Amino acid sequence: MEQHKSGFVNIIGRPNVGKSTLMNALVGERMSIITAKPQTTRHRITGILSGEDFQMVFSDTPGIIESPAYKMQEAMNRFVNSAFEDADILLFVTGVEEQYDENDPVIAQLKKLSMPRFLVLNKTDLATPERILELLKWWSERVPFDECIPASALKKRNTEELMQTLRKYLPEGPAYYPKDQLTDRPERFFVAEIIREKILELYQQEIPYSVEVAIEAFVETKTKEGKPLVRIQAQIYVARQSQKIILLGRQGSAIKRMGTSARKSLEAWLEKKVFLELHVKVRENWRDDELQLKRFGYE
Ligand SMILES: Nc1nc2c(ncn2[C@@H]2O[C@H](COP(=O)(O)OP(=O)(O)OP(=O)(O)O)[C@@H](O)[C@H]2O)c(=O)[nH]1
Ligand SMILES: [Mg+2]
Repeated sequence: MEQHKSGFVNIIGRPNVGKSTLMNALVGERMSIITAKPQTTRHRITGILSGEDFQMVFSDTPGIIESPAYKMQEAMNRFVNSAFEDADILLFVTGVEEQYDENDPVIAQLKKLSMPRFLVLNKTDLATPERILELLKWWSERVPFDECIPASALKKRNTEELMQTLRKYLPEGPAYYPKDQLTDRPERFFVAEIIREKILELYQQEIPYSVEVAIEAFVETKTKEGKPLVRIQAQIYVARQSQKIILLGRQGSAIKRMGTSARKSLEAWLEKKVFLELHVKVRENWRDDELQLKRFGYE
């Protein structure tokens, strides 16, 4: 019989290159939130794919931030650095529109690694074949990647081939998680993320980057008609009073719109009716407050 294979596949790259889209495509589930704005992902998020004779534990990570402006962003970079270290296979993702400098520190960092490393050149649906070849050449001359794979995570172009190649490189090992487990994060984490996704989508400028969402209550009950209902109470933290005013909008119109959109998304994700209650609180400069960051899970 074939040996069981397993391993940790960590996905790394700059913000907005499609790391979360790629993980979701590979795992085949809606795990990480995805938006058009950079710095959407703030934590390491595990997505587990199991088969009869293998298990891949993917880590989606925040985009690498060159000059962190807040302690929160420093913590995000620490999550990325941990992912450089504990991978069995590393997927370095770049987009076709991205330009790297010869001296970018990530190049030296990638060279130093000893585990198998893949280049995933993403968003190939947006480039000409010439541009794709040019970028593959540029990277293969600078980093000794084990594999260079052009793909489109959005269009699922070449993602199945990427999966087959990953399986070839996967070392022998046991299943690390029960085979039916999809992630190591609790349901509440994803509930908070879905609300944050709507804030990222509906608000502009600094608002998406100033909020944190904490789930205060998650209670499964029944409607009057006996249908399953989840009552969710979420606290949205902002860093300044002026942000609270923007978040609420005139007579609460903005937060109402966001709440409706979040509730619909949550209902689709949980496959249950949802009653969503949102509160906004100011936590002055929480992004630079060690204690707050610890409470919000940036450790
Ligand atoms: N055209 C195109 N767009 C893509 C592709 N993959 C992702 N995108 C889009 O790129 C944007 C960013 O995608 P994400 O998956 O959130 O990127 P990320 O690297 O996880 O971003 P951060 O979490 O901010 O670091 C979204 O608007 C995606 O729809 C692709 O293959 N082609
Ligand atoms: Mg992401």
